[in-house]
Amino acid sequence: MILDNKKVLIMGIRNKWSIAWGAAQSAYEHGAQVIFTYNQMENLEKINELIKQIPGSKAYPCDAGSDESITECLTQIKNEYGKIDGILHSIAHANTEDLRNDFILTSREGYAHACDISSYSFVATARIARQLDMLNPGASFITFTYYGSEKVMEGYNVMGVAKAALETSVKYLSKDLGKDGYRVNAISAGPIKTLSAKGIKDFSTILDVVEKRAPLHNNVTINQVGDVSTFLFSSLSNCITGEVIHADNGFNVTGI
Ligand code: IMJ
Repeated sequence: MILDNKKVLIMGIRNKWSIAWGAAQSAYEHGAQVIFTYNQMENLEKINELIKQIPGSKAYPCDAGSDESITECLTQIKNEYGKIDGILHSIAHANTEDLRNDFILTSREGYAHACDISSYSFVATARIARQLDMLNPGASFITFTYYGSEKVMEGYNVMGVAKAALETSVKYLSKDLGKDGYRVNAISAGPIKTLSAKGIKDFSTILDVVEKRAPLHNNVTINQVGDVSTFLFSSLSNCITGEVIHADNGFNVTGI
């Protein structure tokens, strides 16, 4: 199988609807050993119950807003598992008011917070993992982005800015980490009903529009998106780095 003998770290699991969960299931099905991180504010018991479905997996708390926490978490993982083959970052956060109000009202603090958790945490993770020398040759870094970085999507607001910074970080990181033979890519997933989409105004309308207008006339699932991350973890994508792959049933290419 394409991920046989690979260990992958999946950062940002919350529940069974998480894109991180789809990625973990796909990685496991293709032969990988899976390790998770979760936000310490989340319910560990529930996460531990869920990840029982992936034998041999374990979840570590990690606060993406703190270099110390990322260092502590990655150090622990290195000590327990040795070197790993890939890291998938599935972490984002903006203040709710910044997703509800007009973008122009975003506070300095809210702007910094969204960029800190949703973009900078990926840079910090890559740097700390490299510094800890915990990556096998050819290791693959993956993060998730969204079309709201490219076009104005109602309510996405400061998250669009944070995702634009994340996508550009992928390009710059690919240059730096390419020296070590590591790859860095992003997956721009179509809209999915996860906990992060809960309470977002007119979310079902967005799903309906995608179904009507995307070339493949459907919405994407966490398992389909997870299969793309499996491809990016695998050596099948050895020559792909610095890329943003759209996993959106083609929605992004449509005009009127
Ligand atoms: C989020 C907001 C507005 C429109 C949106 C989304 N659309 C989609 C999302 C159209 C698909 C989901 N998405 C791609 C995200 O990146 C979500 C990020 C997010 C969601 C929340 C909700 C709860 C909260 N903070 C958040 N921070 C980031 O308090």
